[in-house]
Amino acid sequence: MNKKKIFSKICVLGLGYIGLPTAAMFASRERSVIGVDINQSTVDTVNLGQIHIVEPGLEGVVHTAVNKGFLYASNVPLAADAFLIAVPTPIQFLDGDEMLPQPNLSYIKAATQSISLVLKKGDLVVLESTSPVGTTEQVAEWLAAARPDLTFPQSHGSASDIRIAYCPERVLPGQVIRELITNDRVIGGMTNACSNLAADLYSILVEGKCHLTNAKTAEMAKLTENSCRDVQIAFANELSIICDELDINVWELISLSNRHPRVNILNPGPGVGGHCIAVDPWFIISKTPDKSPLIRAARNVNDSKPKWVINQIDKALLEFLKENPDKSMTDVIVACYGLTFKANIDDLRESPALQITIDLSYGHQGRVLVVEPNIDSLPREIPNLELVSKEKAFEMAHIHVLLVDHVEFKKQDIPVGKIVDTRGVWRNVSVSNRTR
Ligand code: SAJ
Repeated sequence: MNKKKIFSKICVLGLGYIGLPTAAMFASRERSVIGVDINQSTVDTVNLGQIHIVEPGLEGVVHTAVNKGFLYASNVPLAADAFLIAVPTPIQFLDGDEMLPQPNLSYIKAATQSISLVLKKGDLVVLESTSPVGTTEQVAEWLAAARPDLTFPQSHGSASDIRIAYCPERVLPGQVIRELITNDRVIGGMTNACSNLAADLYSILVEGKCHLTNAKTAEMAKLTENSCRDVQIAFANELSIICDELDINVWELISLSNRHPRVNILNPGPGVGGHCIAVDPWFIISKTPDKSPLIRAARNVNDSKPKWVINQIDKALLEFLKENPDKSMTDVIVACYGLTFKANIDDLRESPALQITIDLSYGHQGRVLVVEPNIDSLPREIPNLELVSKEKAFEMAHIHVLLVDHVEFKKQDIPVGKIVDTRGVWRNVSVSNRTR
């Protein structure tokens, strides 16, 4: 039987939402971890035992790991037994095709080139970044080109000097520390030897099961999980638009339909935000554009939802003016409840709620109030907005736009006035004209 490799030194590239918790958790298992980031202020912050992102429980783990000497941040990789790549893979629009965003692999390429300088025989390289199918093989090609003195799995199979695998992260923001340990992992090695070595690495940390497969299947598994969620949310969003047209309460409809033993419809909202669900389906679509009409349609449904919400707000404004002929548009106060990309977090990245509020701040002639219990100040680039308490918004606004289902908004009290409720929080209010 093969002996398990110890992995006394691990190098994690990218100290963001995934890389930093991963580095800190390996360090908490008393492995010497080098966390690498190109941003000097991130490196400095981590070396002080502090963090630059919001994630419950993370600061304590980082603080202890740095103080005990197990975690050290740097802006260049150092020699290690295993290299974990957890850098961003954003999408970008190439000239001439504004309808089909393409994955940008430049951060992965730069990370790969930086580790090629310190790579040695016996090392393991694992790609964790969400990536289009074929990226792990591409990483292997980049490494082979940079290090002709070493052998790689694409040319030497299981006998290669370097082992390479793909292992996607699947943690939910807000629960990262727990899920890094408890979630099952899919590990796709370029050979069985690569998969087995990567499984040894994750067994230091992971209490869930490690499921071994090949690299392409593992890459596609991650994209499939997030695309599945996107398609399901698109179905709920489409239903909400159909129900509005037919004067049916979509929340009641979904809760009734979900009583069927084999139906489980997700929740409509103002659109899909964050850096994952709204991005990852494009990695499938851009690779197989003619074979993915459903995934593409779902993206379009979810991407167009904020515009539909803006139209709903415009309708409510016009109705209000019709019912109050003594008032003009500049008199009408609109309150938006929630700015983050989902409930009970402080993350504004790719938030449809933020997008809708910004559009409103430019388009509406009257005052726009914002209630966001999870942030202390508004992003500087947004003009004409006032951050207020829920009570003040309830008291002052004529139109109430519920954008995020934060726990603070779920209390029994419902504002008086016209309501545009994108999350069904105040859903007991009658749908056609929600005026009380
Ligand atoms: N949303 C809805 N209706 C729903 C559920 C979500 O409108 O019923 C919206 C949310 O409000 C938010 C967006 O979708 O704007 C995404 O939120 P989410 O909770 O579905 O997902 P993320 O982006 O926080 O995390 C996802 C997770 N993937 C899956 O659940 C399949 C997580 O496990 C992944 O690790 C993460 O993406 C990632 O990093 O890829």
